[in-house]
This record gives sequence, structure tokens and C-alpha cells, in this order.
Amino acid sequence: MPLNIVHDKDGLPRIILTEPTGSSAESFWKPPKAIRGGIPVCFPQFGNLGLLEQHGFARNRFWSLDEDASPLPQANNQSTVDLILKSTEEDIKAWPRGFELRLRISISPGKLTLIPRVRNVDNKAFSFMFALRNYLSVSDISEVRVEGLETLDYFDYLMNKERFTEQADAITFDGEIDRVYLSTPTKIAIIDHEKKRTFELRKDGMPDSVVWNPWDKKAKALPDMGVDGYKTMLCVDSAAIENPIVLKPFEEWRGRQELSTVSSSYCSGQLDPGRVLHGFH
Ligand code: TA6
Repeated sequence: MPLNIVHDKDGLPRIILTEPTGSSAESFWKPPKAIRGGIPVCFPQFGNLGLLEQHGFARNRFWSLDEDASPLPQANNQSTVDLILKSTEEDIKAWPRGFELRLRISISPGKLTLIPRVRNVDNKAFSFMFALRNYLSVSDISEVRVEGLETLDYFDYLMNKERFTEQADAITFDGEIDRVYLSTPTKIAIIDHEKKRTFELRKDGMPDSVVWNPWDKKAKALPDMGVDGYKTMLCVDSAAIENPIVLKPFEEWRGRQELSTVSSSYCSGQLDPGRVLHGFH
């Protein structure tokens, strides 16, 4: 499928991926910060560690088309774009490492696949954290359940990153949540009861998952969230946070995330976990 590159009114390029059944994805950026939404790439750090801007600089930079990307066999109902971010002078001052960050974005019917890769192009090893910050659109956060994280340990960012163990048999939402779940399974289900729709998040190479909703008080402090924006969003990220990834010189790390939606079958108000978490291979 040909690449569709348009320029918005500010003259900034915007890449639009479509596929014949109507799914689409847009990659655009309005300097100087990442948009509130979509899937910002958090690299080389996650959180506010004082060293770099929050969640690292990658999401606040201009990426380029990766002209050297290896061509890949394309199904005719799939469209793909390869982007690359290389270290700039400004970044090297703040984070003196030689890296190439590549992101392959593919869309197919009802599925968005992201394949991030980080190559160390330096002659010394370095470590980094990574997260795909998935801003999911939900109908009503108080009607959403997340399944797949039960019994896991998590760092609670609302309790000074203290470590706890999830006791509930699913995560539901009645207030601010800001947790990094550790050693999570490959598959996580985000069930939107009202829309009878489930997001299926499948990931490799990113063992952790962040679950974040600012709720009403924190949302007021986010000018681009809007007073009620927290009611219809939820971040469930694919991440490598607890154990930063270490790359030797010229080594490359690769991750993978598939985000798809299925209609949710319900019996007595509960999701049939067998259908969602185990029903696909
Ligand atoms: O989820 C971790 C976290 O740092 C929260 O504490 C909150 O500050 C959020 O990320 C901000 O994410 P954003 O996408 O607005 O940069």
C-alpha cells in the first residue's frame, strides 16, 4: 500500500496509514511536545528522573522516514511505515550515547502492530528504559476492567513507588491509578463494558505494563486533557522499566506490540476470559 504523506496547515508532515477495511493510523507531531493521545514512545527513560525531560526525549523529537528499512513481505490488506530517530547534538549533550531508534508501524484490519528497535552504534555499552504509552479511548473509565494483571507485583507511583501485589481478580477504576506492573503476561485485555469492546494488548520484549489514569484532580493540572478527559481514557503501556535494557556496542534490542479490538462476549456481566486471554494464539 502506498504511503500517504500530507502536510497540515503548519506545513508539518503527517503520515496516514490505511487498509481496505477502514482501519487507519496517523503519525504526526506538533512541536515542541508529544500530543496528548496516540502512542507516544518513551525512551531512553520512563518517568521524571531529573536527568532528561519526563519519559525521555524521543516522543518530543522529529522522526524521519527510515529510507534504509529492509523491505518486508506485505499482505495486501496491510500498510506499513518505518520511522527512525537518531541521536542529535542536543540529545548527546543530555544523554551521551550513540543510538538509532527505529519504529515499524503496521496497520491491518482491526490491528495496529508496532515493532520498536534500539541499536547501540557506540563503542561502549548503555542501558535504557522503554515504553509505548498507549492512550486508549474508552466509553466510561468506571465501566472498564483490565484482565491479565491479577496476582502480579507492581510499583505504586502514588505510594512513592512502593512494591505491592495485586489482590483483585481484575483491575477496575474508581480513582487515580498510576502503577507499573512487573513481569506481566504477553496478553492483557482491556474490556470496555459499555461499548461491548475489548482491546487486546499483546507484547514481546517489554515485560512490564503501566496502568495510568489521572482521575479528576490530576486531570485539572493537565491543560491538554480537559476537565473530564480522564473519564474516556486509560493508559495501558507496554514497557521495560524495572530492569532497563542493556546493549553492548552495536547490539540491537527489538520489541513488539499488537493492539487489536474484539467484540466482547458477556455472561452475567463478566467477561469470558477463556475467549479473550487464551482464545487467541
Ligand atoms: O504513569 C507515569 C506518569 O509519570 C504519571 O505519574 C503521570 O505523570 C503520567 O506518566 C504523565 O504521562 P504523560 O503522557 O502526560 O507524560
